[in-house]
Amino acid sequence: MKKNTIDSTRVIDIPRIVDEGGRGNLSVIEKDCIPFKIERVYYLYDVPIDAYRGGHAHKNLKQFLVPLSGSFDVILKDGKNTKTVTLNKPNKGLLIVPGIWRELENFSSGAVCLVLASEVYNEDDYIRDFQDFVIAKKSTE
Ligand code: T46
Repeated sequence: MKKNTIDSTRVIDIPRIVDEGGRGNLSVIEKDCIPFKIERVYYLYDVPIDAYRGGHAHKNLKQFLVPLSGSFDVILKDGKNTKTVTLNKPNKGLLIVPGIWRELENFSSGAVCLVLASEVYNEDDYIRDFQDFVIAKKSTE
C-alpha cells in the first residue's frame, strides 16, 4: 500500500481551445497533461442521482477523472483525513494516486465521468473493505 495522502490528489486543468467562430470548446489531454501513460479508458453514465460508486482504494493504479457532462462529488480518504472534490467542468479533471480511498456520489442528471487509468483492469489491485484499507495505511506509517 502506498503512503500517499489526500494532498497528493489534485485537480488538473485540461487545456481548452475556445473556438473564435463561436463553435464551442475543445479540450485535449496529451503529452504531459497527466503524469502517467494511459492504458485503459472507461466511463460512468446513467448513474441514478441517489447512487454511489467507488468505495475502494487501489494499490498501484493512478486515475484521472473528468466530468465530461454534469457534475458529481468525489470523496477522498487516506485513513486520517477526508476531502470532497466537486467535479463540474469538462476542462478540469481529478488525479487520484494509489493508496487513496474514493467514493463518488451526488451525480447530476446526465452526468458522465470519464476515467483515464494507468493500468488495465485488475481486481487484485482493489482494496474494497474500508477497515482493511485503514490497517494497510497504518502499516505504512
Ligand atoms: C474507480 C471508480 C471511479 C471491469 O470489468 N473493467 C473495468 O475496467 C472496470 C472499471 C470495472 N469492471 C467491472 C468490475 C465490476 O464487476 O465492472 C463492474 C463494476 O465495477 P466497480 O464496482 O469497481 O465500479 P465503480 O464505479 O464502483 O468503480 C469504478 C472503478 O472500478 C474504480 O477503479 O476508481 O470507478
